[in-house]
Amino acid sequence: MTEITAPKSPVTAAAFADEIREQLKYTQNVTPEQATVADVYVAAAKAVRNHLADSWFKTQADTVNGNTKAVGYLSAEFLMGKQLENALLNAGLTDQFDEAVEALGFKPKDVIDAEYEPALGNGGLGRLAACFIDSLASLGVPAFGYGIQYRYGIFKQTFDENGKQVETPDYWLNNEEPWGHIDYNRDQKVSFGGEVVEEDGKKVWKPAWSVRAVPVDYLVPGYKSQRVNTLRLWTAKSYDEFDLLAFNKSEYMDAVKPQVKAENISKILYPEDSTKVGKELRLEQQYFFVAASLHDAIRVFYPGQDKPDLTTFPNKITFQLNDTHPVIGIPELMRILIDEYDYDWDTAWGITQKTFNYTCHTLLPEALEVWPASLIGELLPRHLEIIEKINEQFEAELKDKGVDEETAKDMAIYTGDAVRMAYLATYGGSHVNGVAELHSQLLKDVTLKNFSDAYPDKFTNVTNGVTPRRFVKLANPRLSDLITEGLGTDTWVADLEKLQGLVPLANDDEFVKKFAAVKNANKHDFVAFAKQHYGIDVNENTLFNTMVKRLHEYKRQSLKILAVISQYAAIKNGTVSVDDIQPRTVFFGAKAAPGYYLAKMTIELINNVSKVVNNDPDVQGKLAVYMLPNYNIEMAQNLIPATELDEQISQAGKEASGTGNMKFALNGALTVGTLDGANVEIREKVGAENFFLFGMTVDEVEKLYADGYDPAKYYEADPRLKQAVNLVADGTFSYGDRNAYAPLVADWLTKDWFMTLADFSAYADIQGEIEQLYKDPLEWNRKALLNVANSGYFSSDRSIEDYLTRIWETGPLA
Ligand code: BZD
Repeated sequence: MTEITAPKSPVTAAAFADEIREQLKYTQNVTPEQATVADVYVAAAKAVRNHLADSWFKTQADTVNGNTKAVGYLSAEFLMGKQLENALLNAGLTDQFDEAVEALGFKPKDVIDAEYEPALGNGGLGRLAACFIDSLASLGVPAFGYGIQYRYGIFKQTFDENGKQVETPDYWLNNEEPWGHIDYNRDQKVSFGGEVVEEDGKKVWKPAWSVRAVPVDYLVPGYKSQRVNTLRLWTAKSYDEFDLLAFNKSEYMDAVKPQVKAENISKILYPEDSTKVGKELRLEQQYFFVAASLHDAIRVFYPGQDKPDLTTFPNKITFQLNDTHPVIGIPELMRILIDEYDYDWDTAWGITQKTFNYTCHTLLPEALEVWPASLIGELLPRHLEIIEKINEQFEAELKDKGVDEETAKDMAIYTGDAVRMAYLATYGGSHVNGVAELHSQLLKDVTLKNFSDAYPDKFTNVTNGVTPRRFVKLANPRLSDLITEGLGTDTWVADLEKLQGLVPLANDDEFVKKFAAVKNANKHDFVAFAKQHYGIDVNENTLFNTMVKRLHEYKRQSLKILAVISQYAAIKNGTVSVDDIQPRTVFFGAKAAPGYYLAKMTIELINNVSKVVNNDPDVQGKLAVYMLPNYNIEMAQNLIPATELDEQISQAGKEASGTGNMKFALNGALTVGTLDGANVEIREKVGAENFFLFGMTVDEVEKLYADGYDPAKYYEADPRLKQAVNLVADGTFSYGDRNAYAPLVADWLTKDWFMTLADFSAYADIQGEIEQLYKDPLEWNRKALLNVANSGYFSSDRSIEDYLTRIWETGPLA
């Protein structure tokens, strides 16, 4: 056996420059003189990757040979962001890179920026997966991220001249992508369709077609841990590239049909939405990556064994189901065990239930996936049979537990017409968790109440977190340096609770002033970033107020824009005196699902409010509003450190957790927010006096629904709200066209499901408090610093520690 060598020792800058030159010469095939910044980026990326190779091999070997159970994180999305800077940091090569690149005649930042951001996720769920694999590697826990290498990530967003969202495909693989290694020799066959027949008393699935799942491996280096885990993203290839017979008959299009059909599976990331189209393809995607991943894990942990003892499988690896998207893995593992390895049902079920756990990320019933049974039957006939049998067993179990028939019916995994994936996941795995305290409580009390009654021990909470490497250390170098200065050490980067040590410094005015200077410098930088990327002139002597997240009615961007309009009207009418106005710049960033009508209309409204307000000389220097296009990780890394006031204003009981809220608090923004998701815990940690709380609680919301909610009443009761809604209705933001926002206005006044109007007055009132505090920079910054100091809990390292003890029952490699 070849010896696994220890990780390479750190190189000097000169040696690293030579490694980059070598890559330029032998893989980019250019001389240093010919090299463009894009060449240097690719060369540097490959040089870093080479540095990680030995640690990667060693981690793999230890993962397979060691006694520590690994984690398989099954996720349809990994929203990684740019890789180079993070890889350099974690590999301890940042300084060498900076020097080496300078020596080659380039600016380090230009080389970092040259990377095209992969956007293989929709939002919070995908970004969480990326934070988690960073933390797993940093903690030294053996882990595999398993997902799909989509050819097209989430759409690129621009706005047309009317302010409407325009979606264009994000072909992120247009240029060389140096991080992923395509491994044709470790492919898996994934089959679909056909029928199930009986042969010798055994069920045999005879699929109709198959695709080739080829892994693309990404290295996931831990921060200073010497561990490098694997993110394995599957790409779909055809077994029959090309039908020569058809081609020879000049049926050129037909000749490539099989290839197109197969490759379609990993072609596009679904923009989160509720439309029916493409359901079939989505299920194909889910099964595709899950089936390939499960077989891959068996290959990895039982190398070369025809008859492995798979009763040990749950001791080798535990699979976390990131929402319902990979839940088809439960019947797939049953099928593998029974059909491919001849285990009996009960043994297979024991293994399966021990292997999986499920994380739920929502409270919206419509977001819990339900598949038509007919679709599963067509695409995965054997799986439908297994699901039916699981359901029968489940029903019997409920009966034994004394669950009444009516309740049992409500809990059915298989209804005859449909398969409820969240229920299958809850029954088929060992643990179910929500992503913040409040969310987990609501899962138990409402969404999955019957399940929690029947299986109380399954339910637990793991509050989300974010990686401090990307979202503090890299995104906010000035703050990082100040933290290190304040604490006298930089160990906080791997142990974020250490930020607590900053608490006493909130009483040190000199330190608070330094903290304020960091924020101002970040604002200054963002002004330049905004000019360069969006061509806008931002006034840095204003309060930077940000709301960035997916556009959804429950998140209530409407509430924010109505408050902005109301403020605009107040300045115009002279209802507020000029001296009292705190100049403010409001930044929005949000993508709307392409089929989500009201969300898209809200974007259009924000854009047009922006046009009117920003061009009105009466409010110049006092109020500006921007809808920044294509919110992504790069924007987040630049905007969050510059933000002073963050908006987390969802209707209570709707945002599962939120993770933007954590990033903002860690970067010294104050939050204005409702008691929703992780806001509750953030407020507890940072102190109620350092958080702007407003709005109804979950109980108040429920009561108002029950009493009958009439939004028009609130419209009539608050003149500020009435005026804001009227301005939207009367064409002020649509060149006089009163129809432009009619559907939005009608929804607000007659339906308003997320009670934007009911919370408006409280929200408008708290603005006074915010502005009052902002007038006292020292006090504002003291509170902001206390937000940083007390947010260490929201590190994804802590989340992973919680998963390790509460769910996975494993830990770091020795
Ligand atoms: O997950 C989000 C929740 O809305 C947030 O509250 C939470 O903080 C994060 C992480 O737990 N959910 C999503 O991001 N969901 C999706 O992106 C999604 C994608 C495809 C289909 C359905 C939902």
